[in-house]
Amino acid sequence: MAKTIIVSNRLPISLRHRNGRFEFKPSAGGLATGLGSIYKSGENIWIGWPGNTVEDPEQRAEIILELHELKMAPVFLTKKDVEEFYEGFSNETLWPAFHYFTQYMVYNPEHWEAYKRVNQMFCEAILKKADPEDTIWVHDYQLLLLPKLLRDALPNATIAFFQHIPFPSYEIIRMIPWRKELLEGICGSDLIGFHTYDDMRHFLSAVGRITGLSSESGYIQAENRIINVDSFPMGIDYGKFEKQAKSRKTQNIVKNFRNQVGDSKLILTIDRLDYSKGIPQRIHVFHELLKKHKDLHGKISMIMIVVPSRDKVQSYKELKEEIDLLVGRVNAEYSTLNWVPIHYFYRGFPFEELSAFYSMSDIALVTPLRDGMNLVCKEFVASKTDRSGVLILSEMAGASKELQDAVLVNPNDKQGVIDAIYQALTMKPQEQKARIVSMQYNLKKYDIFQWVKVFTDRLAHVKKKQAELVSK
Ligand code: GDG
Repeated sequence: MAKTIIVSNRLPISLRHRNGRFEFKPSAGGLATGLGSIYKSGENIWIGWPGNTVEDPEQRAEIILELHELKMAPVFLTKKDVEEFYEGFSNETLWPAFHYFTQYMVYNPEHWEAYKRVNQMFCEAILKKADPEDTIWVHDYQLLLLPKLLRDALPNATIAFFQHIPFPSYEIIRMIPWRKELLEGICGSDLIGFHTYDDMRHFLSAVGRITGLSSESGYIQAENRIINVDSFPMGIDYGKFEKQAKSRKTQNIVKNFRNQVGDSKLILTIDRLDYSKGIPQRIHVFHELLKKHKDLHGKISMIMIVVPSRDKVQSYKELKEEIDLLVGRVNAEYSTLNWVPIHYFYRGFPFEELSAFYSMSDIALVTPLRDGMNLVCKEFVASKTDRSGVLILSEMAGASKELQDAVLVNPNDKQGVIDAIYQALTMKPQEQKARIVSMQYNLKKYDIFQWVKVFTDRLAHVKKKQAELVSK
C-alpha cells in the first residue's frame, strides 16, 4: 500500500547535546500535532533535519535508529549547510523577500548553490524511503526546489506543497535572480497550498509571468499535468488550548502571576524574535500611549515575550539590541517602585505558563508587519474560556482574514493602534464576549485536524481529476 511521507526542514523534535550524549525533545507545535495522525500511522514517516549538527558517523547511526522508533528519518546538515542554506539563502534571501523586507535581502550565489545542494540532499533522503506511488507532502520555503526534484525522479508520486509564510507580489519575486528555478521547483507538486487567497493570487501571477505557465480557476496547466493552487488557512489544536486554560494547573499559575503583577490591565505580546513581527514598532506605540494617557500610569502593563530565534543572523542580532534598548528606555522613563510598564522576557515558557499568560491577559496585541498566518492570536482567543478579553490584530497577518471580530489595525498607523488599545481598554464586557464567542466558534470548527483533512481530501481530488483527464 502507498504510504505518506511528510517533509519539512525541521523534524518535529529537537536534538540537544547533553553530557556527551544526544537527547530528543518532541515539538509540541500545532503542525506536529496536526500531522501526528498521518506520520505516526502505518508505514508513514516524517523526514527532516533534527536541528543540530552531528559529524560523528557512530552518533549519526545511533540517531537514525532512535528516530526510526519515532517514525522519523533525519537529513544531516553540516555546519556549512546550516550557515549557507538555512541562515543564508532561506533566512537572508527568501524570508525577507517573502515578508516584503527587501532591504534585508542578500543575493549570494554561494548561498544559492547551498540551497540547491541541500534540496538535492533532501530529495536523495526521500528517494531512499519512497515508492513510486507514495504521497509526499513538502512544507515551507526552505524546500521550494524539492517538489520538482521529486517529480523528475518519481513521475507518478502524489506530491503536495504547503507554504507557511506569505507569498509576495510578483514585483518582489522578480528581484530574486533565481526566481524561475524556484517557481518551477514548487510546480513539481500536484497541489500547492497557502494560508490566504492573496498569497495564492500572487503565486499564480508570478508563475504566469515568470514561467509562462497559464492558469484558470486555480488550476495551472503544466506540460502534461494540471496543478491545483488554493488557500488553506491553518488552524490550531483548539481543544488543547481550551482544556489547558481551564485546568487547575494553569489557573493556579494565573493566581500566582496575578499576585505578582497586581490588578493592572495586561497587554500580552508573544513573538519569535523577527523583524516581520513589528516588535520595536509596538514598543513605540506603547511609549506613545503612556505619554498621551497619564491616567493609565500604574494601571496598565505590557507582558512582552520574545522567543529567541535565528540569533546568528546579523539583522536578528541588531533587532535584539534595538528591542533591549527601547524597553530599557520606556521602563527607565515610567517605572515606579511598584509598577513596571513592560515586563520583558527574552525566552520561551512551558506550555502551562504560556496558557496562563493567555488566560490572564486583558488584551493580546498582535501587530506583525507581515505574517503568513500567526497562530498566537488564535491561541489567545481559544484560551479565553471566560469569554472576556480583546484581540487587537494586524491586517497584515493572514489570520486577520478569518478573525474579523478582532479589533483590526494597520501596524504602520501608530495613532490607529493607540486608539485600538484605548478602545479595547474601554470595551464593555458584553461586546468583548460577543466578539470572542464568534471567533471561538470559527476556530473550533476549523482547527488543525480539519485543516489536515481538507488539504488531504483536496489532494486526493486533484489526483482523481488528473487521472480522468489522462483517460479522456
Ligand atoms: C510560521 C509563520 C504561521 C511562542 N512562544 C512560546 C510558544 N510559542 C509558540 C506559539 C505558537 C508558535 O510558537 C508561533 O507561531 P506563529 O504562527 O505565531 O509564528 P511563526 O513561528 O513565525 O510561524 C506563521 C506559522 O508558521 C504556521 O503556519 O502562522 O505566519 O511565520 O504556536 O504558541 N510556545 C511555548 N512557549 C513560549 O514561550 N510553549
